[in-house]
Amino acid sequence: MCKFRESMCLFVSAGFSLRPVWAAEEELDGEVKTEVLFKPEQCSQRSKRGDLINAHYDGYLAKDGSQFYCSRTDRDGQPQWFVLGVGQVIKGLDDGIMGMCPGEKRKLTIPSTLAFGEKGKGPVPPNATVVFEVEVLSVSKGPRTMEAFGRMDLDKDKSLSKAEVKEYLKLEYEKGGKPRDDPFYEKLIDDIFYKNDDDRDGVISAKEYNIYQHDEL
Ligand SMILES: [Ca+2]
Ligand SMILES: [Ca+2]
Repeated sequence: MCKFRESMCLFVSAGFSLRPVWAAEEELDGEVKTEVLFKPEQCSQRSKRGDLINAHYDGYLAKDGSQFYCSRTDRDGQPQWFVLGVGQVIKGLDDGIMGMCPGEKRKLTIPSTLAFGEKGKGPVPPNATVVFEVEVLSVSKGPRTMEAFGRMDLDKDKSLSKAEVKEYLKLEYEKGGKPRDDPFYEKLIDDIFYKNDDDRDGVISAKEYNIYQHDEL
């Protein structure tokens, strides 16, 4: 279930220090350092700001390689689902995941200023440089455009039902060559409605959907 768990997480827990290959904070100069670990031969679509991303990312502390987050085991191993470049993830991930193809893997070394800052968060101490191993599973055209909204709104009643969102997701995943089973879609849809259906009436209105309109998406 967790590919990295076998290779990477156990690797780390075996006490092997990755420190020498990971950049120190001062070497980063306030920017994300990107290493491409795997790039598929075919790249159907490169991620850009406003795209809907489905990805796994595992987080490590740069100072000792200890792991503080594994998206393959946390939250039942569900890949994370977010809109790129609008602050739904830390700035370093928003920056470092730009221009990725579905299937691509990257290692991102992120200075604390673009991660958890002076305060840190949970297991991440203050001023910590962090490293994320990212695997992008799918890139779809951002949901936050009126064009996408129109395509999703099959009955043209200016609101999105769960069935309409599900149709859209199915098409997107099938296009990406990775169709999923129903429970997978149900979980994604629950998450989408939890985050977007502000008035909890069971449909996403154009207004609720277009929350990022001011971001020129
Ligand atoms: Ca509708
Ligand atoms: Ca609503």
